[in-house]
Amino acid sequence: MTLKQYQMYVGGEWVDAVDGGRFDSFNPATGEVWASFPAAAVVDVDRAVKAAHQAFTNPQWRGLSPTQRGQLLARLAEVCRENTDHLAELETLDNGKLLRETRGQAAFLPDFLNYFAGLADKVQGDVLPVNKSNMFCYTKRQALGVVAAIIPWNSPLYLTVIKLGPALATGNTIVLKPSEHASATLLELARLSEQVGFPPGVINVVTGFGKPTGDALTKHPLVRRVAFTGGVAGAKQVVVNSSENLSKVSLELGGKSPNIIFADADLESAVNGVVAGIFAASGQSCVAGSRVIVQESIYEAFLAKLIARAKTIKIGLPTDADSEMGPIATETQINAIEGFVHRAQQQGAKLCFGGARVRVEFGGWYFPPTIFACDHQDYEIFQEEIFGPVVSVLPFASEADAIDVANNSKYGLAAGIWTKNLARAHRVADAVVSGIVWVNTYRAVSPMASIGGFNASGYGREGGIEALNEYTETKTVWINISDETMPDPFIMR
Ligand code: TXE
Repeated sequence: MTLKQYQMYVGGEWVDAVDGGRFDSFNPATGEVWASFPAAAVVDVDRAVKAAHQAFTNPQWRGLSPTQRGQLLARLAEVCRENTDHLAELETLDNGKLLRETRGQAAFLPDFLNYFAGLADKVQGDVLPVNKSNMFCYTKRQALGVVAAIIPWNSPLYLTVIKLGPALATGNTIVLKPSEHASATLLELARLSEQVGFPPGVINVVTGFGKPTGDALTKHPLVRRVAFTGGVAGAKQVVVNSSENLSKVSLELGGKSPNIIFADADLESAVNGVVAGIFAASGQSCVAGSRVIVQESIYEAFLAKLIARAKTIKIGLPTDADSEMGPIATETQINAIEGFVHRAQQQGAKLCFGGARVRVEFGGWYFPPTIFACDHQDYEIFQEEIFGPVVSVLPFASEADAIDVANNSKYGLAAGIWTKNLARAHRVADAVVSGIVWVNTYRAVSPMASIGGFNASGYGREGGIEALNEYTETKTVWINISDETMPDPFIMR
């Protein structure tokens, strides 16, 4: 098989790394190398950030009205729609996610882009009723400059458009750094942006590793805003880097999300919700519902139903229409999952299903749905994010216990609540420390709804109208409307 050789997109040109460095990308379905990408060094990152900075000040972009910026985003939405299948197939090849899932995600990219396209000319300030009759005072929201967007491998396109949409709608320019494990679709998005006529330098893509590429990008003096989705270790480095350029940072870092099942829940729905929460995308999702907390009276029945459902899950090639779980994205990741499972057994957690990697004739890295029954919360698998199809199930006695267990985590990204009791649904939704709460559903997303976490799940919000504030700052303008001479210079007005 001939390797596909990609180039990066910098300042409107397709380029290699200056030193010619490259790295390989694997197809997780087979474990084979399928493409090679430029490994951007510090000098390449510098070139991309400077191109983005120049574009930010260039009238070709700066001179566009907000409506015109919105129209460009809407055109990008349109070409994404025309290329849905192509984008989905490429993402599946690169990160191994089921084609039916990448198709679903690719199909809603235009919705996200159109939402931010529509918001572009609705970013407005206020007139302030200052208590000074000789002053007219107003605010504007202004773009920050160059945005660095650091993207992980699990949902590259989706996690890009929720950054790129508000960043460009508000007039910033952007340098995207895809994960070293899944770079292809962001380069394809850049190609589509070129087609719709974004001025050169407004969108740039540099490919490479966390270090040196992501590191150089997030500490570059001309970067004003960093939007990071990934793991805690990388995030900490990004925050340290932001002490050099004092950029505004948002972090979306995954979690250990609780799915709380009360005895009055519709069990069929709750089982489906738990399966969707942890086994979809083979558990490689920031909102994976990896802690399942079930009321004592239905614990055994629920566990039995969950195991029975897990047994029916079909593992296979991500491109097969009937596959329900595909591969794990990297060899490192499947080794890490095996490590968690092994230690859980050593610590005494009860393995109810799965637990050992699946060997298939076509190679690749496949791990089955894995269920542990836990009798306490101190197991490593009950506390740490695994990023694989491993769920831990624990009984609880009362509503107060359920809330305590749910909140006994360093993370706080998402939570599921399953109950028919409306009052309880609201009480528990209020009490759980979590950026997203789903009641009698799981994994619902919309451009209008923000996502983001508390505590170790990060800070800042993506999606929704508030994303516009994340990519702008307020400017306050004071105008003296009196004709009088400016009086005593040593008095504050
Ligand atoms: O993430 P990394 P990895 C979690 C999940 C997973 C773990 C590690 O638990 O097992 O993180 O995954 C870039 N400066 N999530 O290793 O390394 C990197 O190149 C700048 C949760 O894939 O954080 C890539 O582009 N950039 C998560 C991106 O960060 C750096 C999604 C993510 O890679 C950097 C993925 C640095 N110092 C993993 N170090 C979610 N929230 O959904 C790395 N990067």
